[in-house]
This record gives sequence, C-alpha cells and structure tokens, in this order.
Amino acid sequence: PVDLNCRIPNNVGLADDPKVRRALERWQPKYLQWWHEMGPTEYEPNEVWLRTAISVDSGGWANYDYVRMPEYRWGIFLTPREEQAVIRAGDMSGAPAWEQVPGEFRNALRRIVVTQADTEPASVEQQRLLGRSAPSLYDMRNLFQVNVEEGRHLWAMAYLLYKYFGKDGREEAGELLERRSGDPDKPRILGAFNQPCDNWLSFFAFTMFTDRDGKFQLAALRESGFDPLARSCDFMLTEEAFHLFVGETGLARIIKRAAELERIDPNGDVRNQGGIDMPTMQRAINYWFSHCLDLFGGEISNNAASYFGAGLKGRFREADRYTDHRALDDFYTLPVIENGELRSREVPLRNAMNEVLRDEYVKDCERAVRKWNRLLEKEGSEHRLRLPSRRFHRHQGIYSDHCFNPEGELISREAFEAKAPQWLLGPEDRRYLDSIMKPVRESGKFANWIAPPTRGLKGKPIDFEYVR
Ligand code: BYC
Ligand code: FE
Ligand code: FE
Ligand code: FE
Repeated sequence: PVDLNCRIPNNVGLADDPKVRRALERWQPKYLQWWHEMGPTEYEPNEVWLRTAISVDSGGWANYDYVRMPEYRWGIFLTPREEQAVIRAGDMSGAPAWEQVPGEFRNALRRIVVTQADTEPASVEQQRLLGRSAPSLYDMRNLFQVNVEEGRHLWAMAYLLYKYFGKDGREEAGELLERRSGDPDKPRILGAFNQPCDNWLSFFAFTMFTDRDGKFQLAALRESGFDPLARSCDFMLTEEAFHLFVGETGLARIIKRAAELERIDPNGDVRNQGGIDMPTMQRAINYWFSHCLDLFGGEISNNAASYFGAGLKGRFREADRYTDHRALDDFYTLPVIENGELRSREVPLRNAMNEVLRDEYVKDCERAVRKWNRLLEKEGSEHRLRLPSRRFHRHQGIYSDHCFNPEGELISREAFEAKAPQWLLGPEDRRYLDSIMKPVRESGKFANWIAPPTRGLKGKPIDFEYVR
C-alpha cells in the first residue's frame, strides 16, 4: 500500500520506521535547497502539467496534474515483493535474495548505489538552463518531467543509503548533494555526467543515449541479489521509458524537420534555413554515443566479474533469457590492441560482463538509427546516419589510450585531432545551435528547427498549455 499522507509518499512503510523516516525528513530540506540552487530555478513559479507516481500499480501510477516543480511529491516506490525472490546471477544463483546488505559485499554495493545515485542529480544540473531555449511548451514540459523524475531516482537511492548502509550511507547521501556536474574540484563520478548539455540537440542526444545507459544499468541492477535494490530499479525503469521516448522522438523530429528544410532550400542547405543539418546531427551522435559507451566501464574488468559473481548485478534480463546463471565456463572474444595492431582475444565471460551489457546497449541504439534512416528515406533525403565504432573517441577501457576513426580503424593522434571537428560536436556547432535556439512560448507553436510531435501527451492536444 502507498502512503500518500506522509511528508514523503512511499510504499516502504516509512510511517513504521521512525528512524529512517526522521533521517529522510532531515535530508529533505537539503534536497530542496539543492533543487532550488541546481535545478530549473527560473521556472519555480510555473505550473507544469506533470505526472506524479502515486501508486505502484499501472492504473494509479500515472497521475497527471498541474504542479509547481518544488511542490512535486518526490516519493519512495519499490515494485512489490515477489513471493520468493532469489539471487539471479553468479556463484549463489538460486539461493534466497538478501533483504539486508551482506557484510562481505557492503562496500561493493554501496559503491554501486552511490554511483547510480550520483548520475541522477548530475543530469538535473546539466540540464538546468535548457528551459530558457525550449522549442515549445510541450518540449519544456517534457524536460521538466525528466528533471523531476531524475530527482525521484535520487530519492530512491538515498532511501537505500539511509535504510541499509548506516553511518556511511548517511554520509554518502549528504555528498550526493554536494558534488556538482563539471566542477573541477568536486565533479560528479562518471565522465558523461560532467559534460555540458546546454542546447536542445544535446538534450535529446542525452535522453537518447545517456538515459539509455540508465536503462541498461538499471536492468542489470534489477537482477541484483540485494532485493531492495532490485525492486527500486525495477520501478525506476518504468519512469525511464518516458525519458527514452523524449530522446528518440526528439531526435526524430529534428531529422524530419531537417529533411523538410532540405527540400525547401534551393541548394538543399539546411543551415541556411535555420535547421539542424545531418552532419551536425552525426557529430552529436558521435559525441554522446561515445561518451555513453564509457559509462559501461572497461571491456575487461575485475569489478564486473566480481559484481556478477557475487550476484550484485546480472545481465540484461538475466532471469528470463539465460539458463546458465554462473557463466563460469564461457569466453568472450573481443579485439584488443597488441603491438600497435588490433588482435582478437578471448577473456573469461565474467570479466567481459561490461562488454556484454554494452552489446545490448549498442543493439538498442542501432534499432533507433535504423528507424531514423527510414524516416530520412521516406522524407526524400539522401543523408543517412550511423553509430561510430565502439572504439571511437573512448575515455575508459582498453581503447582509451589509442585513437580510432569512426570506422574503428587505428589512427595516429595527429590524424584524430585533425579530423575531430568533422567528427565531434564542437564549439562551432555550439555557436550555431545557440544562434537558432530561440524560445517558443505560444501553445501549439514549435521552433523552426524541430517538427511537432505526432500527438500530445496522455490524450491532451499538441496545443495544450503544458506549462503556464
Ligand atoms: N567515468 O572496472 P572498470 C543513469 C572507473 S546512467 C569515470 O572498468 P566497472 C542516468 C571505475 O569506477 C546509469 N570513471 O568499471 C542516465 C573504476 O574506478 P576505480 C548509472 C569510470 O567498475 C541519465 C575504474 O574506472 N548507473 O542512471 O566495472 C540521466 C575501472 O573500472 C567510468 C551505473 O553506473 C566512467 N565512465 O564499471 C540520469 C550503475 N567507467 O575502481 C541517470 C552503477 C569506469 O579504479 N555503476 N570508471 O576507482 C556500475 O555498475 C559501475 O560503476 C560502472 C563501471 C558500470 C559505471
Ligand atoms: Fe534516472
Ligand atoms: Fe532518466
Ligand atoms: Fe574527447
């Protein structure tokens, strides 16, 4: 049952857990202060048509209403317990899942929870000024929906820290509100969460590619043997689906509009018409996709092997798709660099678990790219988009000390530097994007560089006043 009358709406029985409830009630004003300083501050007075989780079953969950963001009721929701949850991966697979943190995995689990938690406020910080240049009220509302839900994901992880990790957990929960995206002295933990996301092309690429890392990491964690973490992540995934929708359809709408402008312009020059041309789109894809590949960690990783072995993380749909949950006998073949050349190498499967998850991620991204290319074809454009090789522009793992072109061929650093402006979103693109991203505030109107969506949200028309 969901307790909505509590200061913190929840289905974890906070009312009967005074110690944790009081601790979270002390954290709440600090969280709100952080939101006030680092969230979409300029829009605090506005009413936004937001969905709020009020129950964990599908019917009551999606409750839509006008809400001022600081009054959004950030709550703690876990998917209800299964009768007999079991450890789904690793050495102990099949044994009963843990309701408490096992001592021997305490540090590893805390680290996973803190890393997951840290990305949530980071993304709000990265996106805090985008309201100013929103291409429509519909898009502005979607931005804010994503922001408040990332805030709720932070609550989900803060709850785990307070409930299960004692004094360390309390300290970590405090620090989550102190690190800042991009701050050289106290940066966020993972690379992509310190990159600027200051225009709407980057916002849509971020929700397409970075939130999609979230989808796959959360999917790995929903297979965790630590049941409270598994059930938290399971519920977070239901919210994540909307973030991915925003990203994938946002990029599709830019592509559609670009194809229209290409037809209108006598020279097919999309920038001349104030749109976002496909070479710029390709650079945004290259930039965000490569940074997001880094979020899966090293290709060959002892951390990954021990997380899997201990049952802290599973593979994508571990319980449904695999029969051998120990993964002790198999190998994974991947290209490594030896003596300046790419060579195949076999590594024990457990050590390649980051790469196994990255494979699922890449497949999902490829599906979206195929869809965009069908759209380009349908709209009569000759342009086609593609994902760069997973070796291109990496900052983590075995490829990060070498340079590769988007086709994945080893090249010299000089050759890479010389081509980087053609391959990656850069200062010239940012200047151009800033110049076209003028806010549009009239209901039902859209900036020139993006097509309207095919329909509004939750039965509302496209010209509904999503923010007022
Ligand atoms: N940046 O063995 P390795 C989301 C570190 S997104 C900086 O290769 P491992 C969301 C690593 O910590 C989902 N450092 O990697 C999306 C280690 O450090 P130490 C977030 C990095 O540990 C949008 C060293 O490099 N969730 O929810 O197997 C909006 C070697 O590590 C990076 C999670 O990440 C990097 N990219 O895997 C809002 C799930 N990559 O030991 C939200 C929890 C690696 O040398 N996290 N390092 O100090 C994990 O499971 C793991 O930490 C990782 C890394 C998969 C990220
Ligand atoms: Fe999230
Ligand atoms: Fe998300
Ligand atoms: Fe770089």
